[in-house]
Amino acid sequence: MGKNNTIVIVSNRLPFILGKNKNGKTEVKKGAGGLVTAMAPVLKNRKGTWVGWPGYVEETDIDDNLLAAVESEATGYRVQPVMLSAEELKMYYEGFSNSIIWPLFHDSTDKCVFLPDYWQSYKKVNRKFASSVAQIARPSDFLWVHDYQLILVGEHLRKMSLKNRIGFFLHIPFPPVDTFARCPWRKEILSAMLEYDILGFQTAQDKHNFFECLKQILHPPRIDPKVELAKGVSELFFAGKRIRIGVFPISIDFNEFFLTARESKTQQRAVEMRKSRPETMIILGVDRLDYTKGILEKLQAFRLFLTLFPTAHKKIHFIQLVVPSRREITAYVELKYRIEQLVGEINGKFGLHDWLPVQYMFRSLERNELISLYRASEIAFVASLKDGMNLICKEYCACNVDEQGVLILSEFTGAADQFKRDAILINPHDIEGTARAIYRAMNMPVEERKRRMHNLRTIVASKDVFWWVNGFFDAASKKILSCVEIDPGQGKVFGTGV
Ligand code: ADQ
Repeated sequence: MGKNNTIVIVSNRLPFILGKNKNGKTEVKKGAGGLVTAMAPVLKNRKGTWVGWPGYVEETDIDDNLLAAVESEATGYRVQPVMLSAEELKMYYEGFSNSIIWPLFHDSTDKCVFLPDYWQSYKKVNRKFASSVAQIARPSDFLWVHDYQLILVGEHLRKMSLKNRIGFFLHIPFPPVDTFARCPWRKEILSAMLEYDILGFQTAQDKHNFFECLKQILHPPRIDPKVELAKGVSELFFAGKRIRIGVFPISIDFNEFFLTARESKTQQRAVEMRKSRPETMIILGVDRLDYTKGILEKLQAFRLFLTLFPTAHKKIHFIQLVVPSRREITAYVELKYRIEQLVGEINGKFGLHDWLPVQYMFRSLERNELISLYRASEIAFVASLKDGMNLICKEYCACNVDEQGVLILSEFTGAADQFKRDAILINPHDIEGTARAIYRAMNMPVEERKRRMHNLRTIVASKDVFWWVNGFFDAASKKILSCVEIDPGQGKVFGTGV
């Protein structure tokens, strides 16, 4: 991909949310995630387009002129909305995406509901996204499709005869073959992934799992991976086509977080947050409501920590922020209930008139408020049971301007690959080990904290979200070096089905 190619980004959601406020007036809110931050300048410079769902269903009556207004307001790049009906959202998004792929790819197969109707809807909606892309794509455009909701878009685009270079990035983990093989549509999904020119994963393990699935499920006559073209980027030759497969750990806009955290008003707000408890350490958890984030395991570990270490009572305060998410799905409603029950139980058992062990908040915070909270906290606590990357730990490090914070991090996050030397790594299933990790974090000498946090921040600063975007684009455009045949191995081979 040359410097002059225009980019088309395709994601489930557009980088802003359109909806009606309480008075029935249409409102536009800008998205603030890392992907938006990273892509906005690229799209603007190259006059690109973002294709996605605008956040409301077809049945909602929204002013037609609004999208035009959004385009001019936003951004300097174009947006192409893909409208979805309430039924499509239910079947494709809540159904196939979040009741099949999300649990399957996060090691939670017990939560998978393999309904064939979900699959039909997923195919149909992916085709709809592809048609929308086909309407606007010019032959020299580089098309970049994002995440698990849209795996089949590339294949549909090929069926529509688009010859563009097309890339795909998977933000969530790719599961091991024994897990992936349970999916009734495993062959279709893998074959569709091979229609892309470049595939990006968060970690080397995800890439390895993908290769194992190719070998054992598609059992191609020959796969020829790969001399590495660049670090972590390989090339395979499959069915007459060359496909690049790389590892690109996503990150955040370090400077944006760092500079906001350093502002005096952020510091003041952080001081205010600590006012009522100057002598008490804050251990902070920030997670979307999701069973993969290990929120219950964190609470269980904190409960055991309070039992094992009574001397720590009144000296530590656990703030757990939970951002509402996917509340239409039963597993999420149940999880919320169990979290609230456990918080109540811990506070009931250990709380004192002047000390609340756990403070739980179920809402989304304004970004500046979140950054102040990161600054105010001595320890960040990430206990995901499985997480593609986890941006919270990177945001915490970026905001830790005095470099005295401690990061407790689950081994099962993508981020653990980058942070394993300087975070306190935990197995969140090991409740006692995690309880002891909290004690260790609390009592870590200042010099050690500083050294570790400095190293963590150096990684986040040098490998930020712009480094991530550039790495993906470079890999998409580098010249082919060579292809080497490898032994496909002796692993188990799953049946071909009918
Ligand atoms: P998520 O599962 O959504 O993303 P994560 O990486 O933790 O998970 O990112 C969450 C984002 O939401 C952060 O940018 C954070 O600032 C924001 N957020 C969280 N809590 C908030 C709160 N209370 N108020 C306001 N904002 C809050 C998926 C994958 C991850 C992967 C990302 C990016 O599941 O593994 O890291 O994509 O690829």
